[in-house]
Amino acid sequence: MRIVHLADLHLGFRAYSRTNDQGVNCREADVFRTFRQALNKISTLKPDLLLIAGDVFHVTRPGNLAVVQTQRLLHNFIATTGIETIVIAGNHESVKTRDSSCILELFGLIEGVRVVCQQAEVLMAGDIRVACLPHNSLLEADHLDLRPDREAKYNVLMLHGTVDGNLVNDAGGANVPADFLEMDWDYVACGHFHGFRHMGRFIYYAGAIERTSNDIWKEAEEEKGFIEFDLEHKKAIFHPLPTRKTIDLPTIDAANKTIEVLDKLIADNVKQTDITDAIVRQQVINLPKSLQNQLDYRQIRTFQAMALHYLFVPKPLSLSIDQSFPSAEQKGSLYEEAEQFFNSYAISPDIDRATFVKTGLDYLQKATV
Ligand SMILES: [Mn+2]
Repeated sequence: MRIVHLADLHLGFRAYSRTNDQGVNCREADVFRTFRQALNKISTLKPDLLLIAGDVFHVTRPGNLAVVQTQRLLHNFIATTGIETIVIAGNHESVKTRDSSCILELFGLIEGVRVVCQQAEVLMAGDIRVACLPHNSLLEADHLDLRPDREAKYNVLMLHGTVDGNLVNDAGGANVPADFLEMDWDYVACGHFHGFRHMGRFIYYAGAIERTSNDIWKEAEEEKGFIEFDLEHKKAIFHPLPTRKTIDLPTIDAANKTIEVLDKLIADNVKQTDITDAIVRQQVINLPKSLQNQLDYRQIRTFQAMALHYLFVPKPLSLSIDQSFPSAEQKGSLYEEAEQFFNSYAISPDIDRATFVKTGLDYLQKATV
């Protein structure tokens, strides 16, 4: 008996301004391409059960394109493979009010797909008993009694939350009580943390299928993919998926350097790596304000045209310990950094970017005056 464990698809995720030939945001298209590749691979693996451990969508109300495409892909996947599928809701698609439904309920209408959005539920899939803990159920975890049932051949726990407080890349996840994990499960399929991790015994995070976290640079080197687990032989195989190339270029230290040297270092970093169509960051630290304005921005724009996204991050001279209160100039740089962050932060398509950035900066101003 084999299961496949997918998590954190974040379908509908959008970032940067670039669109493809069909007018779709390139990153949204990337995430869907990877999802399709995952489903194709799973079709060839033919597991007995597919588990999707939450955050199918990036937001609670994804755009129509994302919803329709996901419905079509899941429907076709089940129709051609017949692989039973269980999905739980993650924090990204969970709704807080009782009068609005979770978008995932739509997929529960596909024959062969079962969805658990609110309360903890136990589902049987042949010989496999799956205890499901969607995000909302973990908010009231004290009342849950979910022990494995020894009558069942295999006991699997699927949850969306934080298993280890040191592994967090997304705010808003629920903590998973340690005693749930200590029970005698044959497999624990976790969602929420975006990297592939073995958390001891048979507890795993599959990780996201693409780089959709707030800080993608931490994940630049990590492979993305999903897990195939053999319940009989207790063996896990990680299947990597192709993703958009993400490159965090070596940080340049501007201290005691001339503008000519800096422009050349910035160019050299690009020469040494192929940044074509990649997501790229170049940080320059200890950069005095006076030099920042003199940098060759035409060159930087060339790189911005070459890459899918070339993020140039100039950072002013770093603070020494006795300077922990920001001066007026440093406060200026905090605004710039915040503005850059708000501009690149993934937001729901129905939110106006300019209003979002302005609101954020207004809050910052209120907090810092
Ligand atoms: Mn997630």
